[in-house]
Amino acid sequence: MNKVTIDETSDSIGEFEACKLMMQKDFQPLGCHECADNRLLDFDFTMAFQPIVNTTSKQIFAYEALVRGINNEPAVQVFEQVNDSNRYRFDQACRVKAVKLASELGITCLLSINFMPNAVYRPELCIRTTLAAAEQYNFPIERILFEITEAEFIEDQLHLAEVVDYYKQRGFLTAIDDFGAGYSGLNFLANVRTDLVKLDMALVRNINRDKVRQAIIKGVRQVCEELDITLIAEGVETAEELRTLQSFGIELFQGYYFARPLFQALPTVPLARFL
Ligand SMILES: [Ca+2]
Repeated sequence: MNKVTIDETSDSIGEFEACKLMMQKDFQPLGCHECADNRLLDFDFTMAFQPIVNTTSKQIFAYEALVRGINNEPAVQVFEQVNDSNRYRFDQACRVKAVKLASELGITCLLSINFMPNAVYRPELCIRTTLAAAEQYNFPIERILFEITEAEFIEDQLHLAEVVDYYKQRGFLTAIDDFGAGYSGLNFLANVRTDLVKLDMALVRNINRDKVRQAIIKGVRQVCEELDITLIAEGVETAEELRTLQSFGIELFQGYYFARPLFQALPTVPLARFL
């Protein structure tokens, strides 16, 4: 492993390069235990879980782990404490927390973990923490799904494509999150080939009454089918939205219609929601 040193006096280094170098430094001392007990983070957090359901098999397909404060504060209050110098440690700590809680809660379906792309510089090192957590908490890695969030611009999509390929090779599943919103669009899909794509809720909202969005989602559905990518519709809130999406051949859904996130627990889905 190359040692990295940063010349503190140099102002010629760009912020992004400095961040990458900082991350690379951070990789060296980090182990699973350090993430698990948050010694390297100056704040604590936990997770809520929300199901992704398969309405065809009438089963829960996955639980997505969502960041919360330790007193169930919303994710945004936790993210306010994340900055360039602790982003990598936070990302790693998120993975460990999610796997630990999933194991404790007895999740038997997939566990979906949000992935912060800019936190991944060297995938083989980044993944080590997740592998160690999976082993420590006895959670099979083939049941871990990484959702690539688009909360920030991803500077290097081709590098990210390599990271995604590496994760897939190691047996993890991958998904593009919030597809159709922000920076997560067709160009992203062309570069970063994941196992699944999650349709953004803005495309799903009132889909039953919106011919334009219907045409877009039908098109995306066809693209995904040709590429052998499974589509998930997120943010489903009504039976009418669900019926419309089902008529396009979509089988996987997430949203308040099925269940809201539950703090450090697994929500159940009322049987009537599957009918
Ligand atoms: Ca997500």
